[in-house]
Amino acid sequence: MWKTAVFLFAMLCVLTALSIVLSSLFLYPQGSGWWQVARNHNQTSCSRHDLLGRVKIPTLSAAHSSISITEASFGLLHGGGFSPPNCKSEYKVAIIIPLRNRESQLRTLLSHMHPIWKRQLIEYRVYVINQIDGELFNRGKLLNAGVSEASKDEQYDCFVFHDVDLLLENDQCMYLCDTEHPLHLSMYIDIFGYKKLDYSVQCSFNGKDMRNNRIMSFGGVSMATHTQYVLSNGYSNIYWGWGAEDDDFYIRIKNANYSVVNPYGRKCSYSMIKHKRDVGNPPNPARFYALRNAHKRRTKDGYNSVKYQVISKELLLLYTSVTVDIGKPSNELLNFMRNCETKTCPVNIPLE
Ligand code: UDH
Ligand code: MN
Repeated sequence: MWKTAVFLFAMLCVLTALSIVLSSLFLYPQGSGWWQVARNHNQTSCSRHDLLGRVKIPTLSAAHSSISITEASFGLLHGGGFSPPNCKSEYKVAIIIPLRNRESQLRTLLSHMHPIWKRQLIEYRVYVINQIDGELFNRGKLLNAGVSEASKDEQYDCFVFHDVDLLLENDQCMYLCDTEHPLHLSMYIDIFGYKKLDYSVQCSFNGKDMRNNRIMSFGGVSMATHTQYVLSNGYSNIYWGWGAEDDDFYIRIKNANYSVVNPYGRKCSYSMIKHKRDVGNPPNPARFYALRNAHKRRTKDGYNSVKYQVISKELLLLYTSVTVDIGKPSNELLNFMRNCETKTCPVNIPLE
């Protein structure tokens, strides 16, 4: 009699364990349930055997096909996030894309890049920060707002600042930060003949000596850890219109005692989706003058002072979409910009 009781009890235990395992597999197919936690307990770091090297750049119609979109969205969490199922990524990465009226390019970018990011086995989520219509575009301020909004969701330790029109040509170029220095991935772009871009400008790299310093192009796709971003104080908020917000960030990084590096060299190259300059984003005539006192503005104008209003936040299939009102330049700043156009640029730029 007692043998039957023990047998029944043992069977009950086995069935319960089996049903828990099976139900968790069905309830959490992407591995976010307790089963995943148990599996991840002893996670190894990610070894990336599936990278291909050079990848094909899609045509517009191929990138927009339903097959491409389905492949891009496969395995993603709602809101455009991914966590590698069998290993632990070195960083939690937020990929931030500043945007206005370039939705078609966004679809091309994400259908090309999601499969690459997934193969790179990084833990990431894509945030698209949309500027509402009506005022001059301000890339730097949008990126500050993006870091701030992403940080409300998760403690990201690595931020990627990504133009919407740059398609990576080699998937071995990893979207992972470096704790030593911020990284610039898009040094080599097809439309610039894959040549490095730099120029000399009057500015200070050490908070003291003003001189002609060589600034390497730092736009396109760049990366910083949370610490590097906070210590540099992110982007300046005063660059309305096209140009130099990335150069200002470069100067800030230098003043925070970092350099900018590209560990991949020429292997890391990009194709830019063809586009014209946008209405609403004319070249900023004050940009070179503003760089002269970038080092003085660093501590008061930047990530620590960015003001904006969130209009909406939506979790979509391929990304989290945040629409923001970042305001407009003050009349004082607009006057400053106009004066610079006529070559009588005042020395001290207003901070709004
Ligand atoms: N952006 C938008 N909407 C705009 C302006 C800019 O989404 O109205 C974003 C977008 O992510 C873009 C990034 O800001 O990739 C940078 O802007 P950009 O692509 O205009 O900058 P780029 O340095 O411009 O590529 C080069 C000048 C283009 C003139 C080409 C003439 N042949
Ligand atoms: Mn561009």
